[in-house]
Amino acid sequence: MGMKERIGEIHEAMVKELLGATSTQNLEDIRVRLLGKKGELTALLRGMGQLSPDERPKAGQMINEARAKLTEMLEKKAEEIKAREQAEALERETIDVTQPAQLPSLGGAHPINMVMDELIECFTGMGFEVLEGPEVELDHYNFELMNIPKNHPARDAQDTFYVDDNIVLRTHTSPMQARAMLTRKPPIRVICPGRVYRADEVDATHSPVFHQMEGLVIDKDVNMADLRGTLNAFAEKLYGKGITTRFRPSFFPFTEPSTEVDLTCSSCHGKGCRICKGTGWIEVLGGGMVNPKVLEMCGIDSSVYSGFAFGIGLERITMLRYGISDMRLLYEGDVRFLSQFRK
Ligand code: 2NL
Repeated sequence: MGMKERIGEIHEAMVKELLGATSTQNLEDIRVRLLGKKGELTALLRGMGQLSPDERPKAGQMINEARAKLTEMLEKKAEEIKAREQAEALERETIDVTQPAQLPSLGGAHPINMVMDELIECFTGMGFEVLEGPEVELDHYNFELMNIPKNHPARDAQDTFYVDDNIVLRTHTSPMQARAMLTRKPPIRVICPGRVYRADEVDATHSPVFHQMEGLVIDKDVNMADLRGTLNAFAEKLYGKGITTRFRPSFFPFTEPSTEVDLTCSSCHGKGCRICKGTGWIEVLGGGMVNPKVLEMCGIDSSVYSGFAFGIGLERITMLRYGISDMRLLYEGDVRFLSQFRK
């Protein structure tokens, strides 16, 4: 076969291959293979030494012409492919700005925190200040200053989580109120919300971790009627007009006298229903006049000052508020439960 035919054959094969290129990358691979150092045309050019001197110029010219034509075709093909790829990208990446946005799913406040925030709002509105503190406490603050001496049953390891002999998980938020009395001068008006711990088994109404909010007022001439007025205001604010309190005698080591406090059942407004077991009242908190022993241990002169204190368990009022029948639902973190409380 003559040189001319060889070149023509190679050229034709290369044109075929070139026209079959499918992408910019594919075309580049083809270019390297056909026109690069290892390509057939390059080999032909290198092999020209074997031709007779009078054949060489003609052959060189033909090879170079073939190369030039191929290069030109390649460029055209490259542009064609690029245009097609751009059109495809535009098609693929087009965003329909008229589509409704996909909103991220938002979380919401936990029902316990919703109730806690309501209580905080109510009491700060009456001039109380919010105090928060550690959940791991010294025995001294949690028990001793609250008139719960050594050997008191509440201190039993059956009831309280001990970290060591002197350190416990707080069983109430009173330790922060003790600190308020130890570090401030009356008048003192504080509320202390937060997690507290008791060594209880988990069931529908008990949990080893639960939430409490305690309140404390210390001033001259503070009496039980002030406690009643404060709690009546709280009852109406949170549950509406007509909701009031009923005080029943009780006992706590840190208050004297002490009281259990019931609120008018907000489901039946006192008429008696399933929720209040026909009594018209719901027990929601405890309180009393701060025991003078507690005042003295916390550096308050009990001959000049008196005070009232109260403690509200948040789980119970949250469950009543939202009709939750099992306390465990509050801690399991199941979104099917929690998402029902989003505002
Ligand atoms: C309840 C009862 C109560 C207190 C908490 C208190 C705090 C200080 C001094 C005196 Cl610093 N008392 N707190 C008083 C009476 C009752 O809680 O049943 N809570 C769920």
